[in-house]
Amino acid sequence: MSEWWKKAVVYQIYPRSFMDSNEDGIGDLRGIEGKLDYLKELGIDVIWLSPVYKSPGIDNGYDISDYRDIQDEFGSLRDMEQLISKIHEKGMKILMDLVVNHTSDQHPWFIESRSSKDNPKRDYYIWRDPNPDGSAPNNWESHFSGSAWQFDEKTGQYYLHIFAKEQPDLNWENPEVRKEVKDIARFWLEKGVDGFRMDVINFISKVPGLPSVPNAKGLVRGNMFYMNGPRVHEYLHELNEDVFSKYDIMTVGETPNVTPEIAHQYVDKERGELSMVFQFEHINTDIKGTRWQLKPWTISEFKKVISKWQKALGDSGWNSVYLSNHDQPRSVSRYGNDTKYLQESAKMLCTMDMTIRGTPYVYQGEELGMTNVRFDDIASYQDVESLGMYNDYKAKGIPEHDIMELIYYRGRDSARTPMQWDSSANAGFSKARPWLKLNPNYTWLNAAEEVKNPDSIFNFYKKMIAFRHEHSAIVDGDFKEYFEDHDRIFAYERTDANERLFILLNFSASEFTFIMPEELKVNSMRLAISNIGRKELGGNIIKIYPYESFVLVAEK
Ligand code: ISL
Ligand code: CA
Repeated sequence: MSEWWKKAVVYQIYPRSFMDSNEDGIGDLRGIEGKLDYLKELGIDVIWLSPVYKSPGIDNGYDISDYRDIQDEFGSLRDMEQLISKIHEKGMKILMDLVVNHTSDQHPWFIESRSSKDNPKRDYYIWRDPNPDGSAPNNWESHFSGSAWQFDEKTGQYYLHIFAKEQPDLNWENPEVRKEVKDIARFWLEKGVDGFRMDVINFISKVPGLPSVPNAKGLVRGNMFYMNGPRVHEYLHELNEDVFSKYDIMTVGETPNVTPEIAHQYVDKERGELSMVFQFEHINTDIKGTRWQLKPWTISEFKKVISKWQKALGDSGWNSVYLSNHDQPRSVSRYGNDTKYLQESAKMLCTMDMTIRGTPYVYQGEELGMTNVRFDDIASYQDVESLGMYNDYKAKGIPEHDIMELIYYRGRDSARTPMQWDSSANAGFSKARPWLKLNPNYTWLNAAEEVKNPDSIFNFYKKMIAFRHEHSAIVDGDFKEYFEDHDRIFAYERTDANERLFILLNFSASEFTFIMPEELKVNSMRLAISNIGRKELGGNIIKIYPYESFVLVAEK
């Protein structure tokens, strides 16, 4: 199979917030169809859709009740087939989001499973007796707060849910469950989709006996007992053997808590599992354990993690490259500067994403420099994770102000405010009131403005994507880091048989003089990209501007 995905740039769409075509305030498939030319103009190769299957919407589609049909709000199966063929007609590809660690509690399998202890589907999920005192089988905490176990009156047992109680975990030890998953994957591949993003796929194998986390006070996450569990590679290899390997597709696994060593086990070609994974180390550089336990972010730690992964994967295995998605705060607000240096810092981050080794993912609105939002009160927030934390922390007596600050900094709704298409009412996203409030900055930060302004963040993304497509060293070249100890600059070289690229990124708002060592031979290189309109380097002693980035090229 060709490894076309190594050269591809992927764009993630969060369908609820992308474009509403029928005036109900919710984005939909026809809305997406109407914007394909926008994505084509940007230079995108692959579109990944967050889940659009039938779902009660407790976790915005990550709780699926029918894997073979489309949520009414998004359209019909017919609309989906049409979208797939329109995407292909325009020379792009499409990934679906396969959420199979858990289903919705409204999935017919779960409805049957909970109906009686001897129902044939009982063993599709993870049921356990209560402890003798009636308490939950172990001390695991759900990622969305509270116990990871829900007691079910009818049959007197608990079921496991690592996420919301409406998202019961599937029992992958059951071969019938694995067969169902393969059938679902085949169903979509036969409809022409070009691969899958696989939700928390490293959670599917639990340690037998489901032990409590030792020495813990109260509830804690049982990560060590289900992340990268004992049979996960067996299951993925089986899926690959029986299904994925029969199609020319790409697969990207969402895998929190992986090191490069673990990642190799998922993505090295000879393992026959996945094309690549989303690792979390670089985006967890501002937290201590869970999402809500913050620690100061430093450029030094961040670039150390990026370069560690750059060096570890590439010759064997493959990286995915991303700074934002629907679960993360907006990248420019987090790693750049979303006020004075919005333009410069968004373009600097883009320069990095498009020049390091791996497949880059652009999250909707990132190409415009969309920023985090601060709504005044909790009633304006929708995300099950933020609301779970809010209630939990309230009950613990944590002040309202502190909780809201956490949500502003780290909550998922900042990434989910509707796409800012233009400056008209509701940002051109919908004629009706959107399901989640807009970021008020849409009046000046929007696609219409940026598409026509040659110096916009959008047009910089377009230029960088084209640049990436034209330079083989970005895909295949080595990665070599320079000035590792510098606390503001991240600099590296990408080299293959044809060319040598030198990239410098200033991750800070400071301005300083920098001396380029002679051996870098920068004066013999051509300045190909600058995020501040620089025309030349002008020697070895350079004044570096806030959030400046540039790319130098030398042909061999
Ligand atoms: O819990 C986390 C951080 O607090 C993450 O590691 C989390 O496990 C990860 O972000 C899982 O995300 C995915 O699965 C969830 C869904 O809500 C997310 O939107 C999805 O990306 C459950 O399906
Ligand atoms: Ca709609």
